[in-house]
Amino acid sequence: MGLAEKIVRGDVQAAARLISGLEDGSPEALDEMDSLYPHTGRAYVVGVTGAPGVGKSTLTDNLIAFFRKQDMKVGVIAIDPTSALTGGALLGDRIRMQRHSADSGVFIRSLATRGWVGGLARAAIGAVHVMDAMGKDIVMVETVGSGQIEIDIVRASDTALIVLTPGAGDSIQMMKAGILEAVDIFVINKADMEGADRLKAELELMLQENNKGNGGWQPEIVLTEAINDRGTGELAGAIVKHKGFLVDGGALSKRRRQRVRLELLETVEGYVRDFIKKLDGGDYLEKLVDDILQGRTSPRSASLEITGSLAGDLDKLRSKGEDGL
Ligand SMILES: Nc1nc2c(ncn2[C@@H]2O[C@H](COP(=O)(O)OP(=O)(O)OP(=O)(O)O)[C@@H](O)[C@H]2O)c(=O)[nH]1
Ligand SMILES: [Mg+2]
Repeated sequence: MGLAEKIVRGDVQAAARLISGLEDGSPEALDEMDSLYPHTGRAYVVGVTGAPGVGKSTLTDNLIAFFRKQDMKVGVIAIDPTSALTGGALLGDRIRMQRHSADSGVFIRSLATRGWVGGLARAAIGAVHVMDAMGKDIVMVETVGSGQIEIDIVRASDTALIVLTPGAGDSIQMMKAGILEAVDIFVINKADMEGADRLKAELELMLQENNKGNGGWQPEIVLTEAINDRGTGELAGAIVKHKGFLVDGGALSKRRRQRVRLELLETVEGYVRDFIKKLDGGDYLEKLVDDILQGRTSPRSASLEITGSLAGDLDKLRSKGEDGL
């Protein structure tokens, strides 16, 4: 039995193995994903982003407990783009959600970058598919807020949450580009600390000014105290309300289309990136550089030749030749 088939039957070890393969970008894992794909498309994906330490994992842990009480099966993917450097945060995530580790209705997996940030969104979306195919009803993806990966995860979610904390007024200003339009629910966590109401007022003002429509959805603002499990029901309610909005208005299928589009582009980008890596430092590239230096060709002509050979490489990949990328 292949990994994909085992995963569809709910095999946790097979799922963990496939996700590891995705992290490594292994060709076998990608083949298994082809078989898994027809079994995906049912899970509801919730993205949880925010700056380091705002309480994402504590909140996610509360939401797991909440959804479990409603008999939903829950998957969690914790991503840390900086883990290759710090090594620490993922451990913290797992400890934070440890109380669910014996529950077979919960599957928690951390994803590390292993040095290649670009492919992380691809691996994360792959991991979502794995959990989806296992039969998880809801999959939460936690990312530390930074740059492209956060934007990708927000865009790939059905419902996107961003977690802020009091005293984070300045970060609202920085958040605007890309993220803001895509966030469905703003969570003000650590509401036990001073300034939560002020942050809420600032957010409301900003949402009025930047009302880009978001498909007609008025983003919700929810106050929580994750360490005291306060506001969890309200937050879960906001997620359910947003889901209802997407389903009723037909926007859910648009979001899913967007997710497939992102995945497709990420995959193409991955091929091109691998190809460039293979070229760099190789004889073929050096020969073209010589040709340019000696006036035999131009950078434009040489790059057309290179892209032509990329097409050849992709052909090999299509027929799963030994030399495929
Ligand atoms: N005062 C207060 N502290 C909280 C609250 N929620 C979480 N914390 C604390 O904030 C710290 C970080 O919590 P995490 O849940 O690990 O935050 P995170 O956003 O997942 O952190 P990273 O994954 O490292 O980015 C922990 O010490 C929590 O106990 C809250 O509502 N109030
Ligand atoms: Mg965390």
